Amino acid sequence: MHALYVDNAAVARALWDLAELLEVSGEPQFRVRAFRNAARAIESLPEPAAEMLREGRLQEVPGIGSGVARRVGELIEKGKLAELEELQKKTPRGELVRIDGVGPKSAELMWRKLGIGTIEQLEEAARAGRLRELPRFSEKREQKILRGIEAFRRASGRLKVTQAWPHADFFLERLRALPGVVRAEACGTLRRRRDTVGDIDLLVAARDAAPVMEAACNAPGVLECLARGDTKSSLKLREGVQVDVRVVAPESWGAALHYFTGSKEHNVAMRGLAIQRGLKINEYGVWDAEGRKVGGEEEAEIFASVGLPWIPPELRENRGEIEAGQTGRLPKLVEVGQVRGDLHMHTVETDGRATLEEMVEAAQKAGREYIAITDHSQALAMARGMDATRLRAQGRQIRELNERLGGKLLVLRGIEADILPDGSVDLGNQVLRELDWVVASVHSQFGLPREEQTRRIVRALESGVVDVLGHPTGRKIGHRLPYEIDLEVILAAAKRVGAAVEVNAYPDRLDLDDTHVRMAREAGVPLIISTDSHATTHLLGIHWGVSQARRGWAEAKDVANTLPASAFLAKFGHHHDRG
Ligand code: DGT
Ligand code: CA
Ligand code: ZN
Repeated sequence: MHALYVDNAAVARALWDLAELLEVSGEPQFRVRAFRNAARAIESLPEPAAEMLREGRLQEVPGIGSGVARRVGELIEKGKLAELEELQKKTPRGELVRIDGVGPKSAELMWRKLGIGTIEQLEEAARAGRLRELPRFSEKREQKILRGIEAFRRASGRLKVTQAWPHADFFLERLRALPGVVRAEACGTLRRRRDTVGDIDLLVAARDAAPVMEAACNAPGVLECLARGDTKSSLKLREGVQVDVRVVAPESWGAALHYFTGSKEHNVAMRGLAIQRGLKINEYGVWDAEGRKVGGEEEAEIFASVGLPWIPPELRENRGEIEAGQTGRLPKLVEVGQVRGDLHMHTVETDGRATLEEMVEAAQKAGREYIAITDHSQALAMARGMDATRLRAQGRQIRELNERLGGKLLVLRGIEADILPDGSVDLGNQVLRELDWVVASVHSQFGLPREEQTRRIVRALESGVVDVLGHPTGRKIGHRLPYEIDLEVILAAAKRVGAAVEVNAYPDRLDLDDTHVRMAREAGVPLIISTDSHATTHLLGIHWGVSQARRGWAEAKDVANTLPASAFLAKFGHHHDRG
């Protein structure tokens, strides 16, 4: 067959576009990431991808699997990708589907009937009450869309930390491999593990900055070099993310790492302490009154100069960490290696993508000692929620599986039961008591007034069958605002009934967030960090939740799933009649 000549840049461009469209159509991050990694790999190939494909060598390139190779083949033979064209047709107004309440079909409809093509136009139409002219659009849905737009705006210009990490990792790996580079780390909000980041700050220790600047500006995936200086460059990546790369001399590494990790508020407080002691802290080091350098190579030296122990980056928000350091009361933050259980996950029985057996195998590989299978309950029809019959059948499967596992991994029979609008828990107490573990979550009526929403959740907790409140505020980062609730009242109720609150580690949620974690901890309500996995790969994402818990000052003793299985079951067993 006659093959078209398609250069690497064009192949990469198609893969970048594919990733972008898959992302806006809600495809899971790992798939999106796979295409982005492949695009980068193709951009950095030293020879034509077409040739490598013909000679069967393309798949030997790290980051290029059979799926990518097949698409490259299609591009070379046909000069286009059917899948990409299909997506382009289906998501003509790509940005609209980023808004909660707007799917590809409704975006299409809004375009055809009302000429709405941008988020501004969508907002205008919703405010003017014009959306309700469309079939199946109500005033309520207009309100929902307006809230979705607000959520989008609040996060806009910011990236989810989970989306930023792969980009940072990619650069760090490349920079660390350069000759002369001593160390390289991500700083800023990325190192502090905030849930969203404004940009990617990278710091490199090297004597000679020129090769680092050169490598950074020419890295695959760089759309534009916004500024290129002797020791600092700013790059814009294809996805619109900005990366700042700074180079410092190795003897200033610690001072620069501290400075660029921030937060700004923490830095200001630290410099204030230094001044009290007649010292000066800047990004090059710590200096005494005579202008002599008294430290700067290691970050710990910066803290030591003002009489503080090293403070973990997650705490550096000037929210009391400096006082805690001074009085020896810094928390011993929970670590990912201490998490033994994962208590929220789905299977093909409802909206997960892996079977029970596959999830169990992956959980063992992820190092968990116990897990709960928590598929949806019947009220969530969209996700094929289970009725009591299906739930009991799944329970029997889990029993058999536990026998086969012989204690290597303990699998709890659980559910993610819907909290119905009136505050009752889907399927009812009797059925739920038969289980080992009940997550209860809100998946509907997000727009209830604050008092009503709070009452609804408190009522659910007071049913006495709930072990943990799932994703307690319901937010989806950049997509859906938290629903209106009085978390203090909810935490008090959880405390009364002996229920826990979840730190949902799913990258779009991270719910509870850092400040809420701190509230829960102060209220004495146990935390459960779970992945809410819908695929085996999600089980590896527990650390995203751990990071938020750490930002909320949580220690292992605050996180119930750091307990061994027996102690864990003893703590929550009172909700269930097992037998
Ligand atoms: P972001 O990028 O919005 O997610 O937030 P950050 O915290 O990463 O802030 P960014 O990227 O503007 O700056 C990185 C760090 O550099 C910041 O956390 C602290 C330090 N920094 C930046 N500007 C200033 C400043 O004007 N004063 C002080 N003390 N530190 C600064
Ligand atoms: Ca930053
Ligand atoms: Zn849920």
